Amino acid sequence: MHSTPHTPAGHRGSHRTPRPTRRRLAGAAAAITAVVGLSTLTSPGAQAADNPYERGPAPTQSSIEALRGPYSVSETSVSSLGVTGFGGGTIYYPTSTSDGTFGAVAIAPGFTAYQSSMAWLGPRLASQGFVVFTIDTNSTVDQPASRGEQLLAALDYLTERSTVRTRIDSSRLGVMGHSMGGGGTLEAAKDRPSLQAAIPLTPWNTDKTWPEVSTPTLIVGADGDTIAPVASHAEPFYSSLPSSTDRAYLELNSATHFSPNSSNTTIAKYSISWLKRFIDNDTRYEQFLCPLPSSSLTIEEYRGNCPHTS
Ligand code: 9J3
Ligand code: ZN
Repeated sequence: MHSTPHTPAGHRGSHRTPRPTRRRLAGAAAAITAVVGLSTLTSPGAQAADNPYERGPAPTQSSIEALRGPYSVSETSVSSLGVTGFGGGTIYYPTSTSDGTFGAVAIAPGFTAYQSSMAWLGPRLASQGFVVFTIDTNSTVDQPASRGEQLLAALDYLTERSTVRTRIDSSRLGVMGHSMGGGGTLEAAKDRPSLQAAIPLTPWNTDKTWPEVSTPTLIVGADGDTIAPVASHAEPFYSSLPSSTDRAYLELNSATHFSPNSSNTTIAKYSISWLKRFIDNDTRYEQFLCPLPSSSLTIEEYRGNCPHTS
C-alpha cells in the first residue's frame, strides 16, 4: 500500500563488519557451488541455496497483513515451575518440520502485565515461519533491565532445553516486548549483540540512550501514548541508536500505549518484515521496508535507514 517495488539500485553500500551469519552464509553458498556446479544454480530449484534461511512463499502486501501466514501453528505451555530466570510462557511454532529449522523470537509483556497481553503476536508471527515464545516475567513489577535478562534466559531455555529446541536455528534469534518489556528488549540487544533483530513496542525505559546496540532494531511508538510518550521514550531511543545499526522508527497514528496489546496489522506487517529481513536474511521482505513507508491513516511517521546490503 505504501511501498513501491524495491530495486537493487536502492541499496545503501555496506559499511560495517559482516555479521557472523553472513560469513556462514557465504561459506555455505561456496560449498554448495563447489558440490553441485554452477549450472544447477541457474535452475529454479536453486533458489533455496541462495539463502538457506528463507522460509515460505514470496511475500505480498496481503500476505504480511493477513491474520495468519502459510504455516499451521502448534503451541505448548511452559510452566514457571520448570524454568529459571523468567516466569514461563507459551511457545508457538510451525507444526511441520519439513521446511527445516526456524529462527526464534522471545516476547516480554509490560509492567503489571502477563504473556496474555502479547498472545496475539504468537500465532501471527509463528504462522509466518518463526518459533515464538511469549513469556511471563518473574514478577509483574520487574524493571526493564530485569526484563532484558529474562528475555535472554527465555531464549536460552528455548534453544537448549525446550521440547522444540531441535526445530530452532540457535544462531537466528530476536527479541520483542511491550513498554517495560520494550525497554527490556533494548537491554537484551545491548547485552547480547549476537541477536539478529529487536522490536521494542511503545517502549519505556529510564535509560534514554542506546549507542551500544548493533542489532537491527525497529522501534514502534504510538502518537497518543501518555505513559511512555514518544518524545521522552521511543524517539530518543531511536535517535540514540548508531546510524551504522540497521534501525527504523514506526510511529503509529491514532494509537495509545496499549495498542500493542491487541491485534494490530501495522505492527504485525512491519514486525514480520523486520524479522524476516534480519533473522532470516530474507531480502524478499525489503520491499516493505525500503523505500521507507509513507505516512498514512495508520502511520504517523516512519524514519529509518534502508536495510544495509548483506
Ligand atoms: O510497562 C509499562 O507499561 C511501563 C509504563 C509504566 O507504567 O511505568 C510506570 C513506572
Ligand atoms: Zn544508555
